[in-house]
Amino acid sequence: MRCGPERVTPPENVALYVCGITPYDATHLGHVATYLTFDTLLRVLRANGHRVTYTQNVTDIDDPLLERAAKTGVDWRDLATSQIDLFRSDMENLRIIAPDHYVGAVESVDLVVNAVGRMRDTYRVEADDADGADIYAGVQSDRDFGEVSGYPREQMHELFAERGGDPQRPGKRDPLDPLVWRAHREGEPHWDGGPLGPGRPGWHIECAAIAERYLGGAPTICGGGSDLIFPHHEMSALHLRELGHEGHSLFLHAGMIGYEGEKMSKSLGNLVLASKLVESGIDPRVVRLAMLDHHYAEDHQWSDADLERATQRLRDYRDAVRERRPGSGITALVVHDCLTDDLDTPAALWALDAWAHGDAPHLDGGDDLADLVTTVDALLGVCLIGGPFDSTCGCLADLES
Ligand code: 5CA
Ligand code: ZN
Repeated sequence: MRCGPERVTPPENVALYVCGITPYDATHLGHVATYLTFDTLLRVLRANGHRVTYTQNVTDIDDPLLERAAKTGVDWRDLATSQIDLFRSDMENLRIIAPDHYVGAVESVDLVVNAVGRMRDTYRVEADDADGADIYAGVQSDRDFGEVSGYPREQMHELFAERGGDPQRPGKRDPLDPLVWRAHREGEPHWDGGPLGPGRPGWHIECAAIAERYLGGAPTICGGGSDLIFPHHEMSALHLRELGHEGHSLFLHAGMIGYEGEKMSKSLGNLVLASKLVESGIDPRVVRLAMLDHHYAEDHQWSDADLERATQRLRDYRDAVRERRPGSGITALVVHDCLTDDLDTPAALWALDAWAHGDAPHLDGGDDLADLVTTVDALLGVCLIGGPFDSTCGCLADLES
């Protein structure tokens, strides 16, 4: 298996960490694209003999969740619980394999308190409106800071301000220093932070502390959408080094899905929800095929044409199975090889198109239709002989008759 633009080959044992949702408005097609990317990665790694331990967090306490809860008059815990439930049922409908460890920030507060206490370079900034001081981590003492994004300082400043950072906060040593513990403010949820004082976790330390506890340090592969490159992944990598984990992760980022000309996002409100598509009768396999038609690292705009094309594809593939189209043996190999090369899903689908249209080469004695059906089921998560919600192709026996 080769991953990323540099085609890195992962080791036999892979600790995979994927940044999970902030549960206030789940699950739009941008989320689907990101989690489908790492679902495909997991499937392909396992098919190539890697042993993968997969951890995903859920940011069930953070500013955007609290803001949405306040705006809608819903308790923040109820909002988080309902959106997590919706996300999990969406993932199940889409046959996205669940992580081995699915861990919330709230249940990890003790891990965060412990981690902040062990970090080499932290300092306090007094806040007039708080019950104690906020705690920041220093970026300047870390010589590898910047290696995840490779962004110039100016771009870092811009993105930091846009994505939850506070470059203007007086009293910070460096404008880019990230908050690791926010002191308690009136009306905000808080936990007893022991030596840190009452408060709640910062965002980036959450993922570092969860990765440390559930994966034993820096993940082998760390993933999310490309909007997490900076500051989130830059800062969580910094925190892990601060905690003594010198290993470097391979960062893989999924491209951004846009809709009607803008990034699909909860804050812009231009969302296409996975649950709405499925409720309207669209087969989840069609949603998968529509996403898989684009390479994971590329940004793309979602459109109804994607759905139409994918609907036709699913129909063609199922007809081809029914008609026992020749060339399935070699097509199974090609699909496997395309995916092994940095998850080239568009190329895998072209190979399937060629087979479905009767254009696949075929080897003498190499035509095993069950092999292709199993490969598509296992690696692309699309069952070509069952119903839309079948969790595995349980009806391979049908092909034997
Ligand atoms: N809880 C944090 C990560 S620790 C968070 O970013 N949550 S989120 O709900 O905003 O996003 C969840 C995941 O979906 C992230 O990996 C994010 O990069 C990805 N994502 C969000 N919007 C899009 C989009 N439009 N296209 C592709 N991926 C997206
Ligand atoms: Zn994260």
